[in-house]
Amino acid sequence: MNRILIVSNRLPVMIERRKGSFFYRQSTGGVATGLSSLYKNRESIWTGWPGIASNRLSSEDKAEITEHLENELNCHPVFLSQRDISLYYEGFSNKTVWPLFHYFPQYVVYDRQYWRAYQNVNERFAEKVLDIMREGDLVWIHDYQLMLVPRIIRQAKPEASIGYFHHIPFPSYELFRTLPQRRELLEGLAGADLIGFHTYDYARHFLSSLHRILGYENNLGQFTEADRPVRVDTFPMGIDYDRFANAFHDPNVQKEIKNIKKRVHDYEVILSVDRLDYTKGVPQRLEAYRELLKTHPEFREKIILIMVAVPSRTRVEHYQRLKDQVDEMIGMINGEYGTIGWSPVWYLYRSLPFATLSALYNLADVCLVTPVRDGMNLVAKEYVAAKQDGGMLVLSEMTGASRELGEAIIVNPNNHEEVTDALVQALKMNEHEIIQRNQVMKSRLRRYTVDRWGREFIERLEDMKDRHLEMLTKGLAETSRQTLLLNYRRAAARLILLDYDGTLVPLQHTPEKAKPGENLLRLIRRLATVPGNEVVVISGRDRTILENWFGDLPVGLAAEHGAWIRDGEWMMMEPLSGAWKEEIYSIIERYVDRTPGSFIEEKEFSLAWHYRKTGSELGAIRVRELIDDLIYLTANFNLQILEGDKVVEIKDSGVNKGRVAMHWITKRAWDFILAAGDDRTDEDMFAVVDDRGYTLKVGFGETEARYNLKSQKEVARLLEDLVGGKGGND
Ligand code: GDG
Repeated sequence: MNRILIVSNRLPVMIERRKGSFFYRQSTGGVATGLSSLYKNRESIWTGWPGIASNRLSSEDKAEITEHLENELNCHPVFLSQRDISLYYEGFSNKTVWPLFHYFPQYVVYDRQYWRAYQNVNERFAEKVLDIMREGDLVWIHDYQLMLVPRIIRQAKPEASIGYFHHIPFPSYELFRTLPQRRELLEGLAGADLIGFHTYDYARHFLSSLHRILGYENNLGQFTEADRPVRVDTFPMGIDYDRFANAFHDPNVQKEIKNIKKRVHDYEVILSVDRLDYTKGVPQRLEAYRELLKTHPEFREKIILIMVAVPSRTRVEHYQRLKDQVDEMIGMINGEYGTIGWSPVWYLYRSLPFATLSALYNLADVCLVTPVRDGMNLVAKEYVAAKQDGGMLVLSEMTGASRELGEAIIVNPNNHEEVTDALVQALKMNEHEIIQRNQVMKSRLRRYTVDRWGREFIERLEDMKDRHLEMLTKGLAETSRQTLLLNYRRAAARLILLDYDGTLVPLQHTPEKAKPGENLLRLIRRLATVPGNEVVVISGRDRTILENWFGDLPVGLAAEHGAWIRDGEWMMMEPLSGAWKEEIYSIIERYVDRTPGSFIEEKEFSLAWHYRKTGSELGAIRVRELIDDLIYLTANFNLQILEGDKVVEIKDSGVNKGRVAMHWITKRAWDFILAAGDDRTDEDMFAVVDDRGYTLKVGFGETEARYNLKSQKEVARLLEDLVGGKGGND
């Protein structure tokens, strides 16, 4: 089984120094606990920061820590100095990315020093991984602190298997675009083979930014980066269900329950647990609770809110201010509504042991989870799993978890009244209904545990590895390539059919830009002048352009998918009429007006609507509308609608590249045929050539062709090998 190299900002253990000795304590965060079962069941190694500033460590200390971590715990430390922590972690990670990705643009700090430190630390993480990496390892990188690591590893090890999981939201393009380093971050992530998000919305936002900023198109979540397929998918993180569900039976938890019960008397308990972070909506929650006490006096001295706030990022200014604000609000509520013997809010500003947390989950009648933005939120899931009898969850729709926990009372955290009403509803809901709702959620959480989440991610990553290998084998492997060259050399009569755009040159925004360079023309000329060779350029372009570009070369030409051919002289394959064009033109013209970036290309016997420069979403909508509009008309005229890559072409239905290919194939008995193309219009050609020769598709989509070539460069390289020398487009 392949080893898994987990990479995250923090290791699952934290180091503390007490009286000169080091102590290793389990980290409690969601990611650390989540991955621990995967970590135990497969051979895996963890790389991360051990939670202590390295300037407080001598080189002997570091050696001692490293030895212990590596030998006892399979962990490899990346040491960070106080400066790294304040610039990379508190700086770029938590003052730039965190607020922006959680829709707090007003909190974002842009600082070049932060960015430089982020780059530097990401490089050091990647170097550490590269040091330990062996062939066959799967690398799994976690979260927003390490977005550049996938690409750095990829550059050093192009064949590596790299997964990345993003634990926080990915914001919409409108927000993400404001980041000065937006491009670098996307490029960093695109170094992975698999990029995972908690929800479909985050994945969608990521793909939209990828398209608008880097120009990458995706097909059902898959895009191609430098000839390599990359998959974007959703994996909603689960919890260790049994751990929380069984905690109730643990004697320590029972003891805690008894202890706390003594103090809460008969009050109904509303529980709130989070890191004290401005994304968690704590002030809004307190506001809603205050409103409840104000507008529903019947609840006074009947309920309490136990608020657990775990200290977090306390050196960052916004967190300090939040702490002050929360302290003040709690003081105010307790002052305003408290009585002798009853405080409406019990405030615990610290991290609690697991037994206490579980006891609270079990005791709480309502769990109030109302972040204003949260990637997933595990507390909500833990509460549902832990609660033995009725207890209602009130959950913010801004959490990833709300996608899976629809039976909870779902609220908009910014709407105080709605939250207040939800609290009333939860406190009054009958036990039977609560249990029913919880059963549904429980069974869902029991099925999709964190263990399953981890396994599914790794399986999908392995799958990507297989897919990549499959592509490489469908690619022209060295042995097949040698056989192709041998067959070419042995043959006396050779036919070479070449599509142009996307096959000999990359696709361009406008058709005029794709002019062939000197090297390419030289290469085609050389190929065409080898005795016994016949080269044909088969294109959807019109004959004027083809004549302009290739007129002087001794090659056959086919324009407009074969409406016109030059086999000696230009001629029509069959008589055609362009009488239909006027009517169809006016229809397409309406689409041009309504679709910025699109335009019509008019040829003698066909019309093409190009929308490469239009945003993909609008393009996708318009293209369906256009086709719907045209479908009836084209049937009357005996026309065919061809969907190419970001182009729709309307032409006579009898004309296609297969027919042209047939014209040349039947000219004489060839003993070597090669056909290369890249899009759907070339499939007709591939079908006709079939096993009479070699068919090659540029790119990795579904195809009739026997082999896939990664890029136009690979086509050029192959043609160079045929003629035995240099060439290619410049
Ligand atoms: C990030 C994303 C995403 C909390 N207080 C105590 C305690 N906890 C444990 C909880 C839970 C974890 O910490 C908190 O996880 P969350 O998911 O609620 O929030 P973040 O820390 O912000 O996590 C988040 C997560 O990554 C995973 O992808 O869900 O959206 O922001 O497990 O139980 N544990 C103990 N004492 C406490 O006082 N022992």
